Amino acid sequence: MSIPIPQPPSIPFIGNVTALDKDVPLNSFALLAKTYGEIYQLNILGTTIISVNSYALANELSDEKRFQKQVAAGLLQVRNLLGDGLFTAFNDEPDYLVAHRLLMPAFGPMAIKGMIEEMRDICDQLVLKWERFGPHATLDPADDFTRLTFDTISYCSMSYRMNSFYSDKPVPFVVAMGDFLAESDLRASRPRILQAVLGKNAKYHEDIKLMKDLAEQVVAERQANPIDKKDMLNTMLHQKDPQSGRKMSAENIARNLITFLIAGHETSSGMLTFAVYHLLRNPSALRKVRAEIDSVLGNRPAQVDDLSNLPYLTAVMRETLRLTPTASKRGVTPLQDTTLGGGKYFVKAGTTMLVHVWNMHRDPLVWGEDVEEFRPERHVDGKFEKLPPNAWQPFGFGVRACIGRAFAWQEVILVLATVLQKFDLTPADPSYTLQLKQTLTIKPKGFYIHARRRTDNQ
Ligand code: MNH
Repeated sequence: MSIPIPQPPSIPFIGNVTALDKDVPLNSFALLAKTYGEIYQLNILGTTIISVNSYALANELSDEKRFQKQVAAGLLQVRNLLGDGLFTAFNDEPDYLVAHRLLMPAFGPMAIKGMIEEMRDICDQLVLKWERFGPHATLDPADDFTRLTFDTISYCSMSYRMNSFYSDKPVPFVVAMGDFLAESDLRASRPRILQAVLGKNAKYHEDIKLMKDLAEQVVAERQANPIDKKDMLNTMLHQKDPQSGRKMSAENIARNLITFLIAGHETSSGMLTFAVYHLLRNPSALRKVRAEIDSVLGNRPAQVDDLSNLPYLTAVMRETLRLTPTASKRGVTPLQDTTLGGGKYFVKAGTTMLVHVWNMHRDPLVWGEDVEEFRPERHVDGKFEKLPPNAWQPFGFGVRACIGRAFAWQEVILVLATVLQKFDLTPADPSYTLQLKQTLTIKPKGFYIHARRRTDNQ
C-alpha cells in the first residue's frame, strides 16, 4: 500500500505558491527538504509538483526507462526564445534529435581540446584586468567570471568576440538575457491572465528580439563570409546528421547558438565563483591546490595535457559542484503511473517532479555527517569513481545531460589553474557569509575579493 506524499498546508486557489521565496526559491526548497524529508509535494496554482531530495529516490528517478526530462514551469517559458533548441526541446522533437546527434562530437573531448587557445585568449583578458587593477581594487568575481564564460562560449562556438572585458557594464545581450530569464520564471508562477495586465509583454519581446537578431546576424555573416574553422557554428552549418542525412535549418541553428550562449555561461561562471569562495574559506584546501599547481606548472602557461594532471584541483571542482551545484534542480516526469521507494509513494504519469540536486548532494547516507563541509578529499584516490551510481549529478542525467560538460570542465580548470598560479586571492570582507543569487542558476551574491600578483610579493 502506498502512503500519501506529504504536503505543506496550502491556501485555497493559490496553493503553496507562498511557500517559495520569490528571490531565492532554492532557500525554500532546502528548508522544505529539512522539514519534510525525502519527498513532498506542492500545489502551485493548481499544478502538483513533487520534490525529491534523497539519494535513493533521485537514483530511482535516474532511470530513462521510467522517467524522462520534462520541460515545465520556467523552462517552458524559456521556449519562447529557445524553442526546440537542445536545452528546451521536448524529448521527441525531430530537430532536437538531429541537432543532438550532430553536435555530440562537436562537444566531445577531442574537439574541446582543440579550443584551448581560444579559451586562453579570454582567460588572459581576465588576468590582465586583475593585474592592471592591482591589489587594492575590490573585484567582483561573479561579474568578471561572467564576462569570461560568456566571451569564451561565444568565441569558441561561433568565433564571435563579445568583448565584455572592454565594457564597464554587462553587454546588452547579457542584460536582455538576465531580464528574459527572470521574467520567464515569474510568468511560470503567475496566472496567464495577469501577463498582459502587468504590461511586461513589450519588454519581454524586445529582449527576445535583441538576442534573436544577434544570432541571426552571426549566422548570416558566416554564410556570406565562410571561414575554415572547427567551431560549433561551422559544424551546424555544414555537417549532416549521420542517421537521417538531414542538415540543421537556419532557424534551428540560431536557436542553438542562443542556447549555447545562455546554457554555456551562467552555470560555469557560478561554478568559478563558488570555487574561489570555497577555497578562500578553506585555507588548507587552497594551500594544497596551490602546491599542486606550482609543482605541475611552475611559471609556465598550462597546456592542454596539464589539465588532466591536476588531481587535487579536479577534486576541488567536483566538491564545488557537489556542495553548490549551480544548476540546482532538474525536472523529470514518469512515463507511466508508477510507485517510488518500493511501493511507498504513488505518482501519476506526466506529473512534474523535481530532482533537487542541491539537496541530494547533501544526503548523509552517501556523503557522511559532514555534508556541509567543503572537503575535496572526498573525491581523490579513486573515491570519486567508487561513489554509488548517480550520486554526483551536477550535469544532469542520461540523453538530456549537459552537452557542454567537457567544455565547461576544460574552461574552469584552465581558469582556476591560471588565476591561482598568478594571484594571491583574499576576500574583500573576511566576515562574508554566503548569500545566494538565483536566476535560472545559482551563484554567490555580494562576494568580493582582492587579487595580488604573486610576483609583487617577491
Ligand atoms: Mn549544461 C544541459 C549543468 C555548462 C550546454 N547542463 C544541462 C543540464 C545540467 C547542466 C544539469 C541538464 C538540464 C536538465 O536536465 O534539464 N552545464 C551544467 C553545469 C555547467 C554547464 C553545472 C558548468 C559548470 N552547459 C554548459 C556549457 C554548455 C552547456 C559550457 C555549452 C554550450 N547544458 C548545455 C545544453 C544542455 C545542457 C545545450 C541541454 C542538453 C540536451 O538536453 O540535449
